[in-house]
Amino acid sequence: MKLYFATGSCGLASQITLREAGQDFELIKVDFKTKTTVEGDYYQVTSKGLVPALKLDDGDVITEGVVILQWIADKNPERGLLPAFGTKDRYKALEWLNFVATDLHRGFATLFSPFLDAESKARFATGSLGSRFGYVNDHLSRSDYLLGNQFSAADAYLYNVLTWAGRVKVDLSGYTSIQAFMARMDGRPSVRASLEAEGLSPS
Ligand SMILES: N[C@@H](CCC(=O)N[C@@H](CS)C(=O)NCC(=O)O)C(=O)O
Repeated sequence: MKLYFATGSCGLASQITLREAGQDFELIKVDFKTKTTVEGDYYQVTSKGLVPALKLDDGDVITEGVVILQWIADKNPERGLLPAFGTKDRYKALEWLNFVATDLHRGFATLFSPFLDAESKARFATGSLGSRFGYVNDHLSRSDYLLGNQFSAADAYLYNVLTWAGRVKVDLSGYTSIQAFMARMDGRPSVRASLEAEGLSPS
């Protein structure tokens, strides 16, 4: 199995979750500028040209971070990385995965955009993202992780996107429960190993 990633991108959550699952995998780095890897043209792996992509041993390729996370969790049910398919708890988990993808991930993507000026980004960060951080912070004040006191794949994704805050000058220091969550995640061996593999430091 191969995980295609780019340093510090949204593939980090997939890598953390693969490690939490105890799954063997090979990391293949994608150069965003040239859309190539050591294997050659990345568009041959996925015509989207985006990371993450997970190439299974049978050659099939899965894309979309939240789908990859669910695939890993469902293939390794004994690890409890997501509630079982079809249960009400699973929908709670999907709610979080979707929130992180469409509210936070896309929100941060706006702040990375080369098409917007700094002033618009600053207004967006406080006006739109601020309330979302408040919502997450409030939720994490009641439990260690998004789904309660046990780690799930949704936490890997939340951690992944929140590591971008410093890069786009978003100050999360006032959100104490988010800070505690990030520190908790930084302490997990899966997170430490994933950061090291990408050449990154803890948040
Ligand atoms: N909907 C996709 C979005 C993936 C995505 O936006 N990946 C970014 C990195 S976080 C990427 O590959 N960017 C490279 C580019 O735009 O050229 C997912 O959630 O997996």
